[in-house]
Amino acid sequence: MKPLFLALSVFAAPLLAAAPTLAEVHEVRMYNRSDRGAMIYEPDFLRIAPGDTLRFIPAQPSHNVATIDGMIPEGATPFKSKINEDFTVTLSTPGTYGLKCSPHFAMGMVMLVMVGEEGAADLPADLPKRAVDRFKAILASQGG
Ligand SMILES: [Cu+2]
Repeated sequence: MKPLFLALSVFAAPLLAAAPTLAEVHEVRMYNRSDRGAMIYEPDFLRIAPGDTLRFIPAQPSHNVATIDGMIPEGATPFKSKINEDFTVTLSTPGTYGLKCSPHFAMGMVMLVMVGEEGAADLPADLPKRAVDRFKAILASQGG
């Protein structure tokens, strides 16, 4: 029995060390239309902890998710899912992430994710007007 006990101890230690920071999975659904309008991420705003995961679910077809150039924190890795892909990504770098649906960016299909405590969001000058409008609505609804 003794060798087995030792082996369990070796593998249990890292699990215990990680326990206080249980990472969450936040689900986002992608819609052609919802009661909030056309081309929608639901929700379109999330504040999450560093190390949490986003899961993008294609509730309706023809959507993806990608980082917007100039709207991810310094040091963060850009990402882009395939159309209709059930896609997960873990965000570890704190800061504000602007995300878009590649085919519907011009129609304002965007969302904002704040990782950690930071609250600022800078909107790049070259965003489509409808993306700017939706970001402003998101920020207004968050009191920013
Ligand atoms: Cu879309």
